[in-house]
Amino acid sequence: MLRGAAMELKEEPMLGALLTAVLMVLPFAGPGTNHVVDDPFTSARTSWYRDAGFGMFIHFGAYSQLEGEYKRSDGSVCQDAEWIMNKCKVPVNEYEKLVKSFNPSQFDAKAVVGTAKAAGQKYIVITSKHHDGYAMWPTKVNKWNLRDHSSFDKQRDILRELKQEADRQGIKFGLYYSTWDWHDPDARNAATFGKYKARMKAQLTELIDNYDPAVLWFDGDWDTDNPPNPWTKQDGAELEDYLRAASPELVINNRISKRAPGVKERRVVDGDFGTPEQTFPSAPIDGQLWESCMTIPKKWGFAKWDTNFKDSKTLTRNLLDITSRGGNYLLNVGPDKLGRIPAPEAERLRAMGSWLSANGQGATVYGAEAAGLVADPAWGAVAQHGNKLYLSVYDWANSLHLKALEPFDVTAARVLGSAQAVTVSKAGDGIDVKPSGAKTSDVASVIELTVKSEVAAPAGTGNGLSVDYFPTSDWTGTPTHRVDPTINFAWRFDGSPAPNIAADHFSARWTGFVQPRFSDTYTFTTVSDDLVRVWIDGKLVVDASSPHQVRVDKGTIALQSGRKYSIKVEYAETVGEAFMKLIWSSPNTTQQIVPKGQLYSS
Ligand code: H79
Repeated sequence: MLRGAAMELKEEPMLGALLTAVLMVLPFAGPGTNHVVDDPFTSARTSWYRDAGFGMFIHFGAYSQLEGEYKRSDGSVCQDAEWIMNKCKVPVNEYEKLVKSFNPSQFDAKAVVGTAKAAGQKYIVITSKHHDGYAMWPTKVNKWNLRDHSSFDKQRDILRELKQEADRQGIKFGLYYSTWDWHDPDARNAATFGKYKARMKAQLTELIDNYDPAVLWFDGDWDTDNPPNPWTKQDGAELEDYLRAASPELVINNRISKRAPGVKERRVVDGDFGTPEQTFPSAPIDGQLWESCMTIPKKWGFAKWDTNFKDSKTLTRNLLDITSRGGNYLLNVGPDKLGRIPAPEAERLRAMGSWLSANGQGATVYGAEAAGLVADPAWGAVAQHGNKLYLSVYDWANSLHLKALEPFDVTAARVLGSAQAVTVSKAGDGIDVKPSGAKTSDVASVIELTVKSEVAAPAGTGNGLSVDYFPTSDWTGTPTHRVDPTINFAWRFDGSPAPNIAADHFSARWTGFVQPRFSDTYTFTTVSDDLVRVWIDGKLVVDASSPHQVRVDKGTIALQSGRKYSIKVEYAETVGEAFMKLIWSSPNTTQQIVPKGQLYSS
């Protein structure tokens, strides 16, 4: 939709020049460009990330030196943590003066990575630059960094130390980077924002070249005046293309984009994964991978007064709730000014790790997916891994009911770490699971069910759907015909289906057959901007026919394994950004772009 784009045009007088610059820099841009690189739900690129389940976030920066308190000249004390410069209105020169003595001499990469490993975490994401603009590596872009503005050993580079240690101990290494910047004067000034963007790009290039991160975790995507944030969705889209070209394996979060004024929700079309913060959803998320980031006490950065630590039982159950809904848990630690992870945080991480390594209970997290076969129970959480269901029981009882979303047989049942017998019987809308002995843990006891669900029909041999692309937004005019392997498009601002189709005012009609591999109730999910309608077997399954910006819609239909059903998808783009994805899922099928082999053009 144009509304947002038109407003941004007015706000951004340099947009024309910028777009020209983008077109010159990028190898592919403009009509004919699809900015999607793969399907993050299934690609080899994201495989490690989807399997990981649990990661360590590290908030460590110049603010750590203040330990959560700023003493004003009048003697009063203002408290905050990583936001202290902003919230306590610390003058820049004052903040700079305080940071001069920053000397994290006790930062021990081996200990940090060791703590993550002991916790059962599979990746680390550390703040390379938070909102205060201070770089935690020896950047050549400016002097506002840990080598050039500190009392730290000039020979040391903590990002290099951490990256090397992560490689050594076999854990993935990622970097947080705030696009919003309180320190660089050009970052708040629309007229000179281009200069800031060039510096930011140079810093990100340093980060990729020096530390080869597996994840880039952006932050600061909100619209605010304190200080102003001229970053735009176009900037985010351009940066995403640039980074993917520089490092094709990168996993990137959605905050690389920009939220419009007053918009709370983030979109599922930016980056690879969504980022609920200090919360997690009550059900799986449609349309994008996701990761909840949360703290152990209240704040992200170290604050000496911030001592109300969540207990390890709560944290472990959060992890199980999150992975049972298909998400990852990125749990934060805030090292102190010397670089040490606070003991209460390390202790809780160790407790989580002991639970995960006991009795093979890590199977509830690593490689686990949302359980499609059963509904989320009130007594705990259920994750699925191949033909195994893992029931994490919080409220142990001698009978635990599970609602079945699809018929399945249970061929074996056991309690991990216990020899007790478990009986399973059909009951009501599902099954009753009856352990015969005591719980194995106060945190969660795990019952493993081996299930026999329907055998999948052989993989299809399709080549995709026939499509007519029209140079109008109402399916009129002379179409361009071809076969698309999948419907997975981010045309964004500048792209379009073909070089001869302009970026605005086009439409598409895909036709052919779709072949399910299971006799299941399938959910078809669309991610669209603008409008879309999907018919399966003549039934209108998705009807999002009123114009809209990025939206997720879904509808269900029962299908028979191996049969081919007619499919028709109509999509239209008026003006502004354009996106269109067709996703399916079923009790036996995890959420994914409908794959090429199951689509037939005739
Ligand atoms: O790095 C951690 C936090 O410091 C950062 N994200 C995590 C990972 C974060 N900062 N703020 N928030 C999260 C919450 C957002 C606050 C905001 Fe606002 C409210 C942004 C816009 C409205 C107040 C007004 C603060 C800025 C403008």
